[in-house]
Amino acid sequence: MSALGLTLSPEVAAALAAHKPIVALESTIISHGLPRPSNLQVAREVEEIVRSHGATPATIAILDGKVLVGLTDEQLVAIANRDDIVKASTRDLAIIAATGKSAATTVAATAHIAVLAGIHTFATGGLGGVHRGANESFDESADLTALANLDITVVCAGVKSILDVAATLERLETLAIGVIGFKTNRFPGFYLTDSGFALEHQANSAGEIAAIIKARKGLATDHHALIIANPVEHEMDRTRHDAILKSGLAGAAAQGITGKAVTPFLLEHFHTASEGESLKVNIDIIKSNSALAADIAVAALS
Ligand code: PSU
Ligand code: MN
Repeated sequence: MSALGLTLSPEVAAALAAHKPIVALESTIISHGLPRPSNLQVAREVEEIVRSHGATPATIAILDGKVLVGLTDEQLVAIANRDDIVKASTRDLAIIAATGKSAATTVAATAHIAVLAGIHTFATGGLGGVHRGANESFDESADLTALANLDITVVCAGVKSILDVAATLERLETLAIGVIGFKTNRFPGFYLTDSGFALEHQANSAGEIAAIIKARKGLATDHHALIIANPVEHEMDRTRHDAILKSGLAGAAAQGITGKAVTPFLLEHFHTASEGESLKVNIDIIKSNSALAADIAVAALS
């Protein structure tokens, strides 16, 4: 337990005290992004990947009012399987905690808690961003505004292809959130290795990224997040991807899905309609991002 209202697992507390590399992991992907039972299996495997790359995993979630940084296996099981786990963004954290409820944390909320705990490297699948039609719906993920104000390096496979990628890239620029392609100068599109947009910056090793993280401190630009866009190796079939995206967007509109239900709805549609192909790609993404985040956390300390 720390004075901040956070409950640190013994493993995370020890790593923080010893200034060892730590990687924050989000929990919404476990509760709302992946179907059971693969969600639990992936959550466990991802923690092992982080450990095998020399860092300590810190999965973040709220259980029965406790804000947890680092979960026991039993707590991981609860996040994966309990039906009362809601999806919490930053604005929900205090409400869930004070009322003794349970929630998985989005990228925004996870990054917020991670930085509060003193963790500055984070792995996720795909960031939230500007939704299609946002000029009317105003649906822009709180991930963007949260990351605009946090000192954290986030490894992701770009933003989900369900979004308006061009608008999201514009917002990232406005919010001073740096974007670096890992071994690529194309912005990845989550299920796809290339979203169709070019990137200005590329890095080819964890060491290069660590040097950039250090320079951010020196220039006091480290109060905005840095995004490392890591494309998935084997992308989804593009024709199939585009067809499923079209039917998913039409389905969401027809069923009147809005607000925080939109992203889980579209991800679930992808997993069902692609008969598991998107699920496999999604799992590859989170595994590969976790390994890279651990390498960066290790390099940033050396
Ligand atoms: N990446 C995934 N699966 C997910 C998400 C990201 O591979 O489920 C989640 C993250 O928690 C992200 C959230 O913060 O989707 C974005 O939701 P929204 O668009 O409602 O802000
Ligand atoms: Mn939204």
